[in-house]
Amino acid sequence: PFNPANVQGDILVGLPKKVQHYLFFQIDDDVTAFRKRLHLLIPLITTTAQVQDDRAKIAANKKKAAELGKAPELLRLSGVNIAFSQFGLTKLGIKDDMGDTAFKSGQLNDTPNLGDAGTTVNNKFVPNWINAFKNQIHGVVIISGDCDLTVAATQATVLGIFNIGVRITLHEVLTLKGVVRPGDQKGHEHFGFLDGISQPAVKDFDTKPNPGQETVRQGVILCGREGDVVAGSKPEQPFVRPAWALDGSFLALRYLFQLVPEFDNFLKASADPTKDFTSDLLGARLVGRWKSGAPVDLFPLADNPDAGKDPLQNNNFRYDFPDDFKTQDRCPFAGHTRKTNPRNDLESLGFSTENRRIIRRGVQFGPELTHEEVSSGKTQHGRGLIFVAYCGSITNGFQFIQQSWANNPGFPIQKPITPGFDAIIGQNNQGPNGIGPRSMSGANPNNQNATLSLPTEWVVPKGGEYFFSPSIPALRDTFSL
Ligand code: N7H
Repeated sequence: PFNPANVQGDILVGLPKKVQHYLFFQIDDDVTAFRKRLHLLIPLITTTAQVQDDRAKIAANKKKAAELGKAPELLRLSGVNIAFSQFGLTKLGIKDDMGDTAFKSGQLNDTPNLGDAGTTVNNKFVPNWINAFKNQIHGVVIISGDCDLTVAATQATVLGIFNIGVRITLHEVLTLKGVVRPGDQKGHEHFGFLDGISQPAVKDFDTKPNPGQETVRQGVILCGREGDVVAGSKPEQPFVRPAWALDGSFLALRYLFQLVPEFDNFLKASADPTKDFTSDLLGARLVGRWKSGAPVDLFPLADNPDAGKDPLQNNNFRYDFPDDFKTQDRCPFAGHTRKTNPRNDLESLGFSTENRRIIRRGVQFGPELTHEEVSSGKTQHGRGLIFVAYCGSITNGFQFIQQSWANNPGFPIQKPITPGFDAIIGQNNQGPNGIGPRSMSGANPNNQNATLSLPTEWVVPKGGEYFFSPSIPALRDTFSL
């Protein structure tokens, strides 16, 4: 039977966070010592059941504060999760084949498929990543909390467990520090759009889906559960994952920089407010939602901030309005949400999108825009999204969405229209230095056949890796000693 206490807390519910660190590490050569220390970490790992408790505490605290008309009490809540790459499994001596080609090759080797820019050196493609991610990373510890101090304290505890005394069992490669944006931008990514709205509901776990929220079988997110489809596995000879993979999930992490003033200026330069085609409308059509979160499929002409934040309304659409089905009147085919979850564009043709669904976590990083950046229109400080997606298969889920949908100008098939690249994350690596032109159709509602040239880069990948987030029993019985 399924027990949420066996599943790490970031997967199905999400660790509550204002600040979140991703500590990338290598395991010391004394693997036995590492595995013993890992055993001591297990009581600190936040399970799904604990996250549910923590979230209930946060909600009760908020409610009480509202009743008393006071600021909420400070709740020092912190979470810890851990995941391993293929390099990490190999280092630990875990030889089982996980049945996922993307995971097995690692993300660095997968960059030609993902379309990241880079150069070929000695016949080997090298993406424009920071050096830390060009080394072998064995795993990542995710540490979340209500503020900087809590997270720093928990990180010190985690490092203490692995490295106290004379023995170093874990080498820190890099810690990425994410922070939720301040004030009314909380929950919004750096381009300004509310994020984290549309997630699949997981069967027999998310038992009260919101209107429009699709329920997927557990195996779409958790290995070994109903609906876990191993890509490339033949029905007559089905691939069997190792038994310890049960209730674990693959984690695709991407270190994505965003060029915010450049994005804003592009919207201004490409809009035509005299014809009701404002830069806000163009931005909304590129994303598929207004900054408030309101979907353009429901609100094609003007934002509706109340609907944007209302879970009963903000996901209740399928790109299938009878009057505009198969048109871009409401949402361009290349709009980011339509590309990455095409809903009825595929389902009306009899294609299920179930095994393409992912659960998105992750967090923003970097400061707010400075006045100088706004006035110069040029990014001077690194900021963006530490993108994290959980899925039962990287090959079916994250990799497929990026490679076969976002980067594929022909998707979704809407002859004679060529939709173009996903306006936000679509990548073209066919050009000098691995960067080719990008364009899309349907951006301008008044002239939908016009092709809009997009800047080659406004979301810039600088690193990442594929990991596996094991269940608590697997951490106890297979990973640790
Ligand atoms: Fe995306 N953005 O701000 O423009 N994304 N995304 N994403 N994304 C979504 O519906 C964004 C990225 C998906 O079910 C929203 O929750 C940015 C990658 C999927 O309707 C916004 C970056 C991949 C969905 C953004 C980025 C995806 C989704 C609307 C990079 C996968 C759900 C909020 C910096 C390969 C679609 C919401 C659905 C939604 C933005 C990256 C996938 C605002 C800025 C790399 C599946």
